[in-house]
Amino acid sequence: MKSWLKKIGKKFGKKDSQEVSKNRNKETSVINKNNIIVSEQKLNYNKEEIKQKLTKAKIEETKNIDKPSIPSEIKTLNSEKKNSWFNKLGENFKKTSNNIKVALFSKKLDQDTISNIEDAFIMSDLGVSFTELLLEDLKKKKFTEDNIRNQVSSYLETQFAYSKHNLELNSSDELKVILVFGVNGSGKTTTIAKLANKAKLKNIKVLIAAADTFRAAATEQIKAWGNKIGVEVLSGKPEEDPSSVVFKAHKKAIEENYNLLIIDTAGRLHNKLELMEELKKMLRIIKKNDDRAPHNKIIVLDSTIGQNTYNQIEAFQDKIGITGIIMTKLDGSAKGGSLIGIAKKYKLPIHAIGVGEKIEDLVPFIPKDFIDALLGTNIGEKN
Ligand SMILES: Nc1nc2c(ncn2[C@@H]2O[C@H](COP(=O)(O)OP(=O)(O)OP(=O)(O)O)[C@@H](O)[C@H]2O)c(=O)[nH]1
Ligand SMILES: [Mg+2]
Repeated sequence: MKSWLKKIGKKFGKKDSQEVSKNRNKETSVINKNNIIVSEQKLNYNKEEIKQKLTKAKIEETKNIDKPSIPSEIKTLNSEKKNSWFNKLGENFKKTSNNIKVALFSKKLDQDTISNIEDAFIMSDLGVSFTELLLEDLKKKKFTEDNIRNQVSSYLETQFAYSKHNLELNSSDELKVILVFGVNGSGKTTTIAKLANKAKLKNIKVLIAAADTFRAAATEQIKAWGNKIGVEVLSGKPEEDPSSVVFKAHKKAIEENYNLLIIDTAGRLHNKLELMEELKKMLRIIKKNDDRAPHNKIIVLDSTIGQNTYNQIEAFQDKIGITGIIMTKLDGSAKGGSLIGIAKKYKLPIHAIGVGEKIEDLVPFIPKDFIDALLGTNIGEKN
């Protein structure tokens, strides 16, 4: 069961049992009342009558336990919580996923349905070749006529089954170093603030290295986030070699027993060789302090870019190596389908998705939730 559903379940269950126990008390008092009546009029009742009255009261009590009344505000909270993540996805995403939903609504996988699914998947930026591949696979499968949607859903889910996707931010004694990179404006700095905040909330000691010394505003941006979330940021002088900032931050993190160091780097075009060299130098510098670091090399991808992400992944993979992906801006994009293509092609963990500009708008990537959203189903909604 999903953890958020568990949480709702707990609250829900708690209130329910309060209601049940209220009803139980109410009924007990009926029994007590009966008992009192019985005791008041005991001279007028025989043993059989007393037994009948008590049995009737018990039956009434059981009826009420089976149907506890649920206060209306709990019902609302329940469904609001379930939908909160889905609601952050943009209208564009929902529109596309609605098209997929309509395409999958048909009762059998005939030629029309297949061609509707094809259109919808291409619109969600699954990519033409991957859509074809996927449809070939789907056609080979034996679908029962009444549940195409569920079966397509589990088929798509298996596309992500090659790896675990969660990003461990645990507070083990060993320092974990995360290097974050990607093209300009993909959402690196914002994502780092979101990650640092999550870690901080788990009582993990976090340091951010502001290794984007290219723009003065970049340092100010990450410092402002640091202030807001209460996380320390180590920055350098304007135009200082970013590797020097990385070295200092890493040293500080080791000496002062931090659990987590997240390194923010300047945006760089994947085809600019000298900028790739700069990133490679940062890697070498990190390894001087600890040859197992960085433990994660995360590329941040802007989901609105669509197919160009493939080129970015390939270039960064080739020059730096990638251990995981975070895809941002799914709240403003219709192109969520590209994640399936990326997963299929590169088999990299997808750690999280960005669904807004606020600090809490980073959601761990859970394949089932994502596919539900892509297929136009509110999370938690029954198919
Ligand atoms: N809607 C939305 N906006 C986002 C998301 N993530 C980041 N942004 C916005 O995207 C813009 C760029 O984000 P930054 O975090 O500065 O991106 P960056 O990759 O650090 O940019 P550079 O350092 O210039 O390369 C900002 O306006 C962010 O608020 C997201 O998930 N959804
Ligand atoms: Mg930045």
